[in-house]
This record gives sequence, C-alpha cells and structure tokens, in this order.
Amino acid sequence: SRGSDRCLNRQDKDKETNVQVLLRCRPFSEDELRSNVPRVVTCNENKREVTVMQTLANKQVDRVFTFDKVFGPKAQQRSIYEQAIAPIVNEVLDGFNCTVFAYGQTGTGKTYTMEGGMRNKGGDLPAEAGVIPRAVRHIFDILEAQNADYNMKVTFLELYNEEITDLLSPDENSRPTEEKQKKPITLMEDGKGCVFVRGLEEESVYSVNEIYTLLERGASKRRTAETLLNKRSSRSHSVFTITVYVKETVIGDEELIKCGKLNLVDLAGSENIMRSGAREGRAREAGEINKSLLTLGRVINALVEHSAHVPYRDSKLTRILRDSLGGKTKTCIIATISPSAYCMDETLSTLDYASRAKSIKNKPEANQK
Ligand code: ADP
Ligand code: ZZD
Repeated sequence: SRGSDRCLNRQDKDKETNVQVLLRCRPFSEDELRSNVPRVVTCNENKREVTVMQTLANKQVDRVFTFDKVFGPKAQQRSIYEQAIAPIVNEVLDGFNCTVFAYGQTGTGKTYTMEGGMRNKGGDLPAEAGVIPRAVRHIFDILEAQNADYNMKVTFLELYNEEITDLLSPDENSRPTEEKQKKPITLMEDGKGCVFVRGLEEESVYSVNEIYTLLERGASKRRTAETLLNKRSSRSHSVFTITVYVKETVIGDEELIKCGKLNLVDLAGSENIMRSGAREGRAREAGEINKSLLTLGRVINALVEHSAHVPYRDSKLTRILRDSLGGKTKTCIIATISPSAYCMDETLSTLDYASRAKSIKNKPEANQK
C-alpha cells in the first residue's frame, strides 16, 4: 500500500507527530576549567535556544538553533528525566512504542545521559543515574502502584562493525558445556515487515534489583570488549529495550493485554560519520564500523526530503529501529554537545543534524492485542 502512504486522509494527518529533538550541553570538565578553554556555546532554556558564537574575518556571526527543549550545563539528570523522559514512559504504559536516541560527538555526554554514573552504590537512585535506570525505576513504581498484573522483559545489545553482541548473555564460562555454543544473533522479519532480533537473551524481570544485576552484567561485558579493542565504545551503538505487557481488567471474561516498548539508544560518536566519509580507501573494517551511523543520516535525509526511497535496509541499526523513523513509534532524539571552542565544528554539525531531524514525522499508534 505504497500509494496510500503518500495520500494520507485527514484522520491520518491528525495522528502525525514530529520527532521531538532535545539539546543538552554538558558543563566544562575540571581540566577544561583549569586550562581556561574558551566557551562558544550559550543556552537559553526558556527560549529553547542554543547559540554558537563564531567570528569569521573579525565579524561576529552567531548561529542560533531552536529545539523542543534545551538543557544547559547546569541541568541535572533528574530534571531531564522528569521533563523529557517521564512523559514518554507514561506513553509506553499506555501501549505505545517509544524510542529515545542520544546523538553527538564522543565525550559530550551520550552515555552519561542514557546510563549515567554511579557514585553512591546501593539503596536509592544516585543523583547521577541516567535515563535507563530512572526509566526502569519509574515503570516499576507505576505498575506497583496500580497493583498491575504485568510482565516485563529487557534486552541489551551492542552493535559494532555491523555485528550484534548480546550484553545480557550469561558468561560463557559459567554455562554448562552443552550450552556453551553461542546462539547466533540474526535479524528476522515477521509477515508484516517488522524486524526483530533473534537469539537475544530476553530476561523477564520482576524487581528493580533484578534489573540492576542485568545492567551490571551488561556494563561489565562491555568493559571487557572495550579492553580488547580500544575505542570500541565510541564506535558502537547500544540499544536497551524494555517491553511491558499489562493485563487489563475487563468487565466480562475477555482478556486484554496492553503492550508497550521502550528503546533507549546510545549511538556511536557522531565524529565517526565525517571520518568514514573522508577515509574511503582505508581498511574495510573502518567503513563497516560506521555503516549504521552513515545509513541513519541517509534515512533522516530521505525522510526530511520526502524521498521515494528510504534506505532502511542498508544497515542493521536502521533495520532494527526502522519503525522509530517515519513509523508508528514515538521518537525523541537527545543531541549532546560540548561548550568548548575546540569542538565547534563538531558542535555545529550536530546542531545541523539535530535541526533537520525536527521535521521527521511519525504516526504513533497504540499496539493492539
Ligand atoms: P559520550 O558517551 O558522548 O562519549 P560520556 O557520557 O562518556 O560521553 O561523557 C564524557 C565525560 O563527561 C564523562 O566523564 C562524563 O561523566 C562527563 N559528563 C558528560 N556530560 C555531563 C554532564 N551533563 N554533567 C557532568 N558530567 C558530564
Ligand atoms: N555508564 C556506566 C554504567 C558504564 O559505562 O559502565 S552506569 C546504567 C545503564 C546501563 C548499564 C549500566 C548502568 C549503570 C551501572 C554501572 C555499574 C554497574 C551497574 C550499572 C547504572 C548507573 C546508575 C544507576 C544504575 C545503573
């Protein structure tokens, strides 16, 4: 039904929503403060504006960008969660699929935003906890308060060099021998053209502590991979997915299950896009590393320009997250930047990319079961 896609009726048009784009600028680090690194970025949270101060031929030519929300260097993890992510989690519990992407140059706070740091172990959420642990806690709090009959599953994968690693698969060494054989991870398509990842460890979880144990396993698996290959984390994408099924209490004996999915995506550093374009002739690996990031940019461009062909099939990332770009999922992109003059070129490129993404339209639809 290609034709009907383009010829939307009034009712369909009403359901269209733009991809939400948020901007977060990190604070200067202690090192940067000590060495007096010049600042070129200023944020006006009330006006939702970011300004990059630029001098060209002795003339001040500032560039101003507007986003759906702007978070300056003082913004706390908690306030970003409450203002930007909590409403999304509520939609997941209403049966929608939602995706949050973090996009930006390495070192600008993608992982800090999505995962966060952990200073005070145990007990309550640390102030530095990011979107993932907060979303998990929030979902449990709501379901427990509703006394809901629910089932929750999580998966955590890393995509590096077009290869998927399961961050939750049990340690090879602690497995019984007959199970030691690695499950191959492949992308499969269902009858409706929806892509899913087959062979991933899918863990049912019933408490916040269980999830933390899984996150710890994921974080430690990733650290091992990073040790074996330096810089892997800046070149890889990680996708944490929570799927929630809630049994609806219906009058009569009909049983309804509401299902919602939340994808939390920490993308490879955006500097990898330009680099791979510039060094075409290098090792095949280098090109492959960034295929998913390059294709993501091409998919965004195709959607923005209403091209007839959107190259979703050209990379694993865009196949897995196809529905998040132009599909039925509600999508939010958090673009992260540094305030420093030394990062200005990358910052401008991130701001341009994020601005373009603002005009992508999705048609969110609640899941039916
Ligand atoms: P990325 O994932 O984009 O490469 P990181 O999340 O690793 O970047 O952040 C780089 C460094 O900056 C880390 O030490 C992180 O703790 C710190 N950082 C990033 N954003 C913030 C922030 N908003 N507040 C405080 N520290 C931050
Ligand atoms: N950003 C840290 C992990 C890292 O790169 O190692 S912080 C959060 C989401 C997904 C995976 C891990 C975490 C993280 C954590 C750290 C160490 C052990 C377990 C989990 C975390 C941080 C704050 C609250 C909960 C989890």
